[in-house]
Amino acid sequence: MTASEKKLTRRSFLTTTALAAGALATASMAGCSSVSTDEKPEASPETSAPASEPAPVEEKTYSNWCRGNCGAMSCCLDTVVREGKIVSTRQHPVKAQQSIKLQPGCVKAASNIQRIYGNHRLLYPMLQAGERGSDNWERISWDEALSMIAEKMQAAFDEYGPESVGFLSSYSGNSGSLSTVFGGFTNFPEARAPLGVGPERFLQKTGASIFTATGDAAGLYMQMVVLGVPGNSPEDAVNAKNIFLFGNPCDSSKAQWTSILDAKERGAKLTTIDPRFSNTAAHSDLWIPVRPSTDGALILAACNYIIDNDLIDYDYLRNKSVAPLLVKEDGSYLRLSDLDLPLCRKEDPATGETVEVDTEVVYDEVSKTFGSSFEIKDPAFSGTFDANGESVRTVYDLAYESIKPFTVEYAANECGLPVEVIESFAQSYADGPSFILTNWGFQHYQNSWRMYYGLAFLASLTGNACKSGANYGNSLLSTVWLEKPVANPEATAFTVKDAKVSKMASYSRIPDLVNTGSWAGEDYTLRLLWIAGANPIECGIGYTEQIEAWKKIDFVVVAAEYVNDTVRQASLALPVTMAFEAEDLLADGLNQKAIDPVGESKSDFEIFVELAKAMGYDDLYDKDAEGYLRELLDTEDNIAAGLDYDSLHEKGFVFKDAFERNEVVGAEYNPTGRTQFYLESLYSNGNWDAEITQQDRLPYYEHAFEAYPSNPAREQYPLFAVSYHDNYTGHSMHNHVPWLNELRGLEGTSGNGEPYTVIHESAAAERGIKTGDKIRVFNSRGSFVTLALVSKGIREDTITVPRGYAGDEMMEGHLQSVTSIEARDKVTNNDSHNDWICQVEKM
Ligand SMILES: Nc1nc2c(c(=O)[nH]1)N[C@H]1C(S)=C(S)[C@@H](COP(=O)(O)OP(=O)(O)OC[C@H]3O[C@@H](n4cnc5c(=O)[nH]c(N)nc54)[C@H](O)[C@@H]3O)O[C@H]1N2
Ligand SMILES: Nc1nc2c(c(=O)[nH]1)N[C@H]1C(S)=C(S)[C@@H](COP(=O)(O)OP(=O)(O)OC[C@H]3O[C@@H](n4cnc5c(=O)[nH]c(N)nc54)[C@H](O)[C@@H]3O)O[C@H]1N2
Ligand SMILES: [Mo]
Repeated sequence: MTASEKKLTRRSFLTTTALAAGALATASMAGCSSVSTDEKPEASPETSAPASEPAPVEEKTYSNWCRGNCGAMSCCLDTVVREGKIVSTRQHPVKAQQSIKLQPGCVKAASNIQRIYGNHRLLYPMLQAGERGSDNWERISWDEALSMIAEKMQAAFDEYGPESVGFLSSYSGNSGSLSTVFGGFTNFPEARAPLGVGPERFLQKTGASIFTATGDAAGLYMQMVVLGVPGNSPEDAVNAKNIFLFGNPCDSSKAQWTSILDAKERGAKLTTIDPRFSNTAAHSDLWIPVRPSTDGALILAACNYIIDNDLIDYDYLRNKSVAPLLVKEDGSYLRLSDLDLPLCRKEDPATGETVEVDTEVVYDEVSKTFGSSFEIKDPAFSGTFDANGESVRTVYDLAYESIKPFTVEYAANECGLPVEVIESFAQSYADGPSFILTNWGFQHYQNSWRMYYGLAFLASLTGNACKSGANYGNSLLSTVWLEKPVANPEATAFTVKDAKVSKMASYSRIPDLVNTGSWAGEDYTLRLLWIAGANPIECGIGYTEQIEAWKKIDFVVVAAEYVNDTVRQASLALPVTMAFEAEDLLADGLNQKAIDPVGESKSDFEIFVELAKAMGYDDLYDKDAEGYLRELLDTEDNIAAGLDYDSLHEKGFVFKDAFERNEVVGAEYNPTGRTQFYLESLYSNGNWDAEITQQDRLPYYEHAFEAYPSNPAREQYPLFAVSYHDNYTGHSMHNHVPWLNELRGLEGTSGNGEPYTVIHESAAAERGIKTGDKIRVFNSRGSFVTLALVSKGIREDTITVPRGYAGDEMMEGHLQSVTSIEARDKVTNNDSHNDWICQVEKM
């Protein structure tokens, strides 16, 4: 932070932003567009408004997505433009994504002007003149940049094949149908979701590799892809009796939080399970300070308690869960054809037609016969049966056997909680409808993917699934307040003739690829890495391992909006437009172009189009951006609904006058038609060498990589550490925003807005630490320095560290430097950001 960035006070934040401006006469802000830049932070309506009547200035409001990466979707913003400059970006009243009901008041939304015009904005293509990481830049032209990349790319293709060029993206390049670079989760490259038109056509043409995001992969992959649980909408929480929050929606998901508060008003009991006393915990009836990484043990202990105390919903268990399905010795389901039974005639949900299906088999205890799981009512959920000479067992028996060791006593020890707390957690959960909202913090550990089976088993035992008020994972969000155009299903924008199929892997496997020189047993060289919409050095695990590995890659291109720790490791940085500067279609509406690109920035779409030209692929793109948007939007239905290109280009987002509160109850969309806590086949997400065992198909608890209580390394590094997503940042997207840094830093000490680490008062006393002291957090891999905040609101064995500061915003060191790339797991490749232990010392 520079001195001028720190000059602001909390009050100055309010007076300089739209938050306060709304309450002031609009005219008083006229002409003071400098208020939006951080070079002149003192500017405020009081100081900069002219004394005499201001001349009226023309003002136009545009629709934009905030794209602060605060969740699956973005908030709708009203962007106010005067004389070609943005003067305010505020959440669209009432219908902002993060708050259906709350009045707009997101400080991140209001601070966009300091991101757009801030002094970290990347304005021109920049070539790293010295070594990568040396921060020694030389400005070059787009022509020079593109021909340099084209030459390097062609050489890589010629010498090492198309897979030697790789495109890496996380969730932030979520800029729409033209530009999205994110590749989704799949181990089946043929079945991946299309990227935006720009990158998609380029990848199909070249067959270059795709490296996908790994943050939240455990939850996203296990809940959504593998188990097939969409989750209820958050509004359905009002129908719950007991709500269990494993995350911190109060800060991280205001849409969910609004519903949780509604539910509380209606009498639901809130329990927050979190090692730290979060803002969510502060609003709850009960705070369960679980030891980091051990929730899996808590969940399975609750299953054991529910079974031992017969709190089971037998109807659900038998008829709506996979409990009674029969499993053969090889782990696969017994099917009708195994027993030469007639196939089951049932409706195909997709077509409505009756089809014959070789379904799973269950056992009917009354008639003593086997039959289809879709036909037999109240089948046996426990037992071993002889199926034509083969011994088969129920899923329930396999699962119960698997979880048996994880008793309440085991969990008390592992989770650092009293037995009574675990028992009462199980009792109140069984007393449904119970709504579990996990969010994502508790799955940032190795092996956390296993918890999703545990949650499904818990829900199946008690019937807390597929009904109103019952949820067991993340809940579904949707922009119910927008009239949505339907993209033309016949559009050919996303398909190139003779498309090549890209190899895919999680990006955290890049160090393995370059260090071993092989990919799935074949020789492999990564020559050129292109990063867009991701900040893996600042957000990924294994800071040091990634930087070291990248040194072995010939050329690294980073397309980003502003300079960050990943850009610093680039050979060449390309400036990318923010949402305000380029038109694009998101699933829910058209993001308008409010201003011309800042500096020489271009959208990802444009960059790919121009790169294609430099590569000599002259006819790869047959339309410009508008042409593709028209192809997607100008269908008869969209024209009739006023949601065609011309209409949306003019109107931006089309808000509904009235909208239903969405109380969708998640259906399980897997072929068994039942809540699954067993998987016949499980594939790894982005891991080519994962060995899947029978244990991996069942609920089970396995401790984390490093952050587990019995780890002998705790003698040296006794403390666990959790980082969290606060109100003032969306990952690294809000780094170097002076207003936000000031709001989130430690106040009332010499700190003046510096990052701080929260430490329990007993752990602090042992180390002679007081609030405001400078402390070093370290382990064998790395360290960082912040101020200390001594508190009771954290477990004694845990600290909580600030998330979302760039290296140069920390007092010293880097948060990600203490993480390890080894903390990934074999099934989901989840980045396990919280899976590390440390020691703390006063400086
Ligand atoms: N220690 C710790 N680490 C964590 C977490 C934690 O809790 N603790 N949380 C993790 C989680 S949950 C996640 S999801 C990840 C997020 O990790 P990332 O998705 O990598 O993080 P972001 O900061 O959102 O990425 C921002 C980058 O995208 C660029 N960008 C934004 N929009 C565009 C665009 O349209 N085009 C292009 N080309 N670039 C664009 C920005 O310039 C910036 O470089 O971080 C993880 N890291
Ligand atoms: N303002 C804001 N909103 C965001 C984001 C943001 O960066 N800023 N990021 C978005 C993204 S990509 C994500 S993934 C979500 C994250 O949303 P959340 O999951 O709600 O957020 P986190 O802060 O990662 O984690 C939630 C809580 O989990 C706790 N926790 C850590 N370890 C454990 C554990 O082992 N067990 C339990 N029970 N709790 C644990 C942390 O202390 C934290 O309070 O937020 C989204 N929304
Ligand atoms: Mo995330």
